[in-house]
Amino acid sequence: MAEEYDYNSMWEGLGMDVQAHEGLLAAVGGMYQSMFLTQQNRPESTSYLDFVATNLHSGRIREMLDARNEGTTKKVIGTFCLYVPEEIITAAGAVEVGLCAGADWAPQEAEKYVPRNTCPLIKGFMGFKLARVCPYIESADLVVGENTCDGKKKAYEQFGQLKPTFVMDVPHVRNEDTRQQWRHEVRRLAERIQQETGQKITVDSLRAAIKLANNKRRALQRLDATRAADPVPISGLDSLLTVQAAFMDDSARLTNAINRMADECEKRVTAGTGVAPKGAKRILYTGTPMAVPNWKLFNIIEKAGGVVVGEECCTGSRYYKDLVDETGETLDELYDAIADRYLNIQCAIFTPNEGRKEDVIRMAREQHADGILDCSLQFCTIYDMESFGMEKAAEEAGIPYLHLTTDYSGEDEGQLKTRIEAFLEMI
Ligand code: BJ8
Repeated sequence: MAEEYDYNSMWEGLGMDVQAHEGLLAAVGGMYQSMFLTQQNRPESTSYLDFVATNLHSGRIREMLDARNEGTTKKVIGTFCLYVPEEIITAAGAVEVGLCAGADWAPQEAEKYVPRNTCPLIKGFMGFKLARVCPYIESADLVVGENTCDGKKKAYEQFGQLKPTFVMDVPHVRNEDTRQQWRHEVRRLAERIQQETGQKITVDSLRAAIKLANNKRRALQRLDATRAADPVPISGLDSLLTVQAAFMDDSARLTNAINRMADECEKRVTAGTGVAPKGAKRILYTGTPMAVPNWKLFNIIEKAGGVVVGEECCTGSRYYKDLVDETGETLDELYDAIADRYLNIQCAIFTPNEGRKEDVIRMAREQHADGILDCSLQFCTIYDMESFGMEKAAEEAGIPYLHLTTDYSGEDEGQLKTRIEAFLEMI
């Protein structure tokens, strides 16, 4: 990446507040340094993650803008949720970027649009937009929201005043009627995206987009499988960042990099090389998603001597565990295959949502977890509610369980540390 490139002008051109953005970059850079670069025995191939972290707001944005200027990529489409099928966006020649915010920013500004007791993820993306510090939000030509939790659903009404926003209607129960409704909704998205990009989705472009996304998922599955070993070849922090990167980096580059990480981790497993000592307490994470730079919890667990061996969440296994069937021969068959795969995501907006509990227990066993840590972001009622059933499922499976609630501030770090250390000691 050419050092001389004038990124300030690029950010200014996007309408960003360059000075405030500098403050954000400094804060995130400091966190990266103290959380990631202090880890011992990282696989060498995680240098890709350092590359991503360095280029996140600079080189990657430049690359997307250059592609748009050259006409090779027409539009940038921002999303907030795993239910929005990336295949549709890619097939219409656009780039999909994840816009969820993992840090508090301009909360006073955000509170002019959403109540104070709103979950930090929602407040974060409102704050990032209002303070003009996120180049992904500013580069997006269109934002796709979704009617999932109440907070997001209502926040998009406000967000839509600030950016062109299209909202998908996600069902909250699974039955034949809602399956048909969701299949229709996927086609409605396809219509809107084609209108935005001016590019028709064809059987070939959609199949190619499905294969591209599936290859990324296969690479992530390979990497994930290596984490069942003791010692664990790669940390939870690096694994989390790998999935977070998937929401922002170019799919083909990311897939190659993850496959290189999986190659190295497979060799490390054979050689018995770990990022944490053999016998380190193994934690399966479940709960609300963690957007960049929300690394707080994993950092506390791993600095306390534990190691995260899996994530049942949208920035974890839900992102990659299921593939889309690639065999469809018509657009309709491919759209249906996409819709059916996405409807199977086990988010707490669904009722009942037994599949999530089954996934958590299965993953805890497969990854040989010593304990389950279930964490909800503050004011996230649906994940908090599900914690009761999750605790019971863990108890029945004989797996130690801890539920925590946190936010994006550093204020509860001491308290979290105490509870996590006690949990690690107990299991
Ligand atoms: S599919 S988990 S990405 S909705 S934490 S904003 S639920 S109050 S993020 Fe999610 Fe899609 Fe579900 Fe995944 Fe609301 Fe809860 Fe906040 Fe949340």
